[in-house]
Amino acid sequence: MGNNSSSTVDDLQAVEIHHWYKKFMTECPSGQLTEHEFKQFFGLRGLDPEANKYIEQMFRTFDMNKDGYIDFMEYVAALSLVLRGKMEQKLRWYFKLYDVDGNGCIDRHELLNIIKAIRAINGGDHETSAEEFTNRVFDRIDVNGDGELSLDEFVEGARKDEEFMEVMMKSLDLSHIVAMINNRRHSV
Ligand SMILES: [Ca+2]
Ligand SMILES: [Ca+2]
Ligand SMILES: [Ca+2]
Repeated sequence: MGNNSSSTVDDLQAVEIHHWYKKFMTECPSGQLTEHEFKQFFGLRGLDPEANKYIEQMFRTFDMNKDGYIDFMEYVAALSLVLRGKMEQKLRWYFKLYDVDGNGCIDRHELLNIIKAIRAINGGDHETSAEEFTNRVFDRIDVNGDGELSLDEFVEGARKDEEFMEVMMKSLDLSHIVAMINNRRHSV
């Protein structure tokens, strides 16, 4: 329809889409993924409550029409963004993901929960506590000091602040999840 500049789905090759489609329909014959299936799909079970909340929020962000299911187009759009999206698109998407109460701003508490969840999911040792890290980043990128991050502050902050950007990229680095899906494809 000549609107390919606005559609992330077009960024994926047909053959790849076919692969994801097969994968999706195998795991989810109804074509509609529930939150429970979503966790199973990505092999996410037995997570601690913070990580769990993060995954639930991710589910809601994927579910663009908010009907409580992820359908194939939503799934492909999300994958395409994660795999191919431009930095700015990704950051906008992260912003939506992090703004848990959906008020259009990210407050300190929302950021802290995310940092905790990311650490819980990715593991590893950290020199600073999640609280210290959150405060440090927050103070740097909350440019007007109103205690909330606007979309602009968030996008600009991630661009200018290497430490924050690194966490952002890790936070939705679904590459290990994508690798997991690919591995399972061979074992099925
Ligand atoms: Ca949906
Ligand atoms: Ca918020
Ligand atoms: Ca602000």
